[in-house]
Amino acid sequence: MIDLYTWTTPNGRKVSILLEELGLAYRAHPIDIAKGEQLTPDFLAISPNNKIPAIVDDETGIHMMESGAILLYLADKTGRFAPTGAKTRWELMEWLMFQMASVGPMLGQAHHFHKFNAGKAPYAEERYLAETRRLYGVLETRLADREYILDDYSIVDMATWPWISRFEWQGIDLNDFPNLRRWYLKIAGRPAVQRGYAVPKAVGEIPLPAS
Ligand SMILES: N[C@@H](CCC(=O)N[C@@H](CS)C(=O)NCC(=O)O)C(=O)O
Repeated sequence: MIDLYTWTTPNGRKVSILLEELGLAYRAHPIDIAKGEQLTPDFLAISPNNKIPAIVDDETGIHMMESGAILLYLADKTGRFAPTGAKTRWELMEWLMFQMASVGPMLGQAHHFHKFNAGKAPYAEERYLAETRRLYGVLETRLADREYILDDYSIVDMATWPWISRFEWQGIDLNDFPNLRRWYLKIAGRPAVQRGYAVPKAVGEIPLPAS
């Protein structure tokens, strides 16, 4: 059994989507970050950086923070959704690191300045909206001649998709990125993604671009 400590955010949903795709038994524990529940000593013992998501695997005794590391751990544990070939393994690392180091942090800044603090810091808003749009362009190019970010559906798609699901918060019209839009809708249609999106609680439908 896996214990998942999570909230209704892109980083949290990455892990619940993978757990649903894998069909692994898990218990979701809501950590309401708006109420500061990530700051309690009990949670700190599992997640030393005070952030969700975190897991405890009672089969191995391993506990982990950092969504990218958790996705790799669960994919390796089950042998699914992560290619292991000499070349494809590094392509996986490349695009997972791109998500963890660029897509997540930069789009997160767009949320902070543009969605939640609009007008307070115009320079920062402009900077992170421009960087967000540039990153959408990188993914658009990557998806021009492929269905998924790697050759097959993988943890890289599961890591990236929840961030793109906040396209409205990021001032993005997905119709401007047709390859990304096609990829986004295909993944949004997966039942496991729909279940994982509603963990630890349902807070509305998956956002869909205007048709
Ligand atoms: N690099 C970390 C980032 C985790 C993260 O930023 N989590 C946010 C929610 S998406 C959080 O727990 N925020 C609470 C806080 O900053 O106090 C990961 O990918 O797991």
